Amino acid sequence: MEHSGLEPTAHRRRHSLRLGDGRVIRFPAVMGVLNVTPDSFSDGGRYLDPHRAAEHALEMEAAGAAIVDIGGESTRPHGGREVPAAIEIERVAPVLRRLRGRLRVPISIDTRKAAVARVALDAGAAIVNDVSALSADPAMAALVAARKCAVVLMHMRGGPADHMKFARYRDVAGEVEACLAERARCAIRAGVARSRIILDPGLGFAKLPCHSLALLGALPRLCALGYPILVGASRKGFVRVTAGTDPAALEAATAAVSAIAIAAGVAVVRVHDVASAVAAVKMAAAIESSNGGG
Ligand code: PMM
Repeated sequence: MEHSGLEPTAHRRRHSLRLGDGRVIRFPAVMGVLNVTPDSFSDGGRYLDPHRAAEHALEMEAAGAAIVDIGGESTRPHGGREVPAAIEIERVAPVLRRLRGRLRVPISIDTRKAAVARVALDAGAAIVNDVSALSADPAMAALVAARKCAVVLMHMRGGPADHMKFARYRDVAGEVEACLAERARCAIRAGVARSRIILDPGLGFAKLPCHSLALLGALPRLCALGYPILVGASRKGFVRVTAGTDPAALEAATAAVSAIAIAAGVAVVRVHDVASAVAAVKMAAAIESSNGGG
């Protein structure tokens, strides 16, 4: 069957995701990014101080983030450096400690390593955001299954340092869709509950700007896989080459992508600037629930 990519919400988005601890994430939702790294693309070095990082997490919650995503390893498209688990833990653990009992919204830990995920889950994280879709660390799938946490399975090829070498596709939407479906099946076989899986096309990861744009056009098709879809477009290279690098233009363009993604059926947008994304998501959701004015 042909998918135009322009059709309106092709299927109904699931309303929510229930976490193991009983908390519920209502969709559509905004995930705020907190990179505790010296070298992330847009916010590297800003939140290395744990106190400052924790304050920023609380600010994002106040601005309407439904999830705060904390990461200690940069996965920037060009020259992201792989860091040992001990360094990632050293970066994220003090922030998690400071947020315990203060941040009400769920925390996701952005890591490919089971050792880091284990420490974060022990410290109260409820979601594992794995940009390798459980393929980088053989211990990750069993950990996610045993802890009954939610998991984000993102599409990428290669690792943080070399993924751009693999940005070649004949049918990017079809290949990403097939890979995500396979990674979800693999997670389920490992014991992860289907209801706790979120899929992500991995914009900018092993993707040229044309690939990321094509995936955004194909979102209804990805949503039709039947899992909540997460999209991370915030300040990425394809937004910069399309809308320019001026910070205001970048934020406006990111908000536009958030609105378009939600209108296409996406459940979660992952962004640095939570306030503008919350406004964009509210608009898209209001239009959706107006039912076309009928
Ligand atoms: N992008 C980055 C890091 N982690 N996780 C998911 N699930 N999806 C993404 O698109 C994603 C991610 C890189 O962006 P950043 O360095 O600005 O955080």
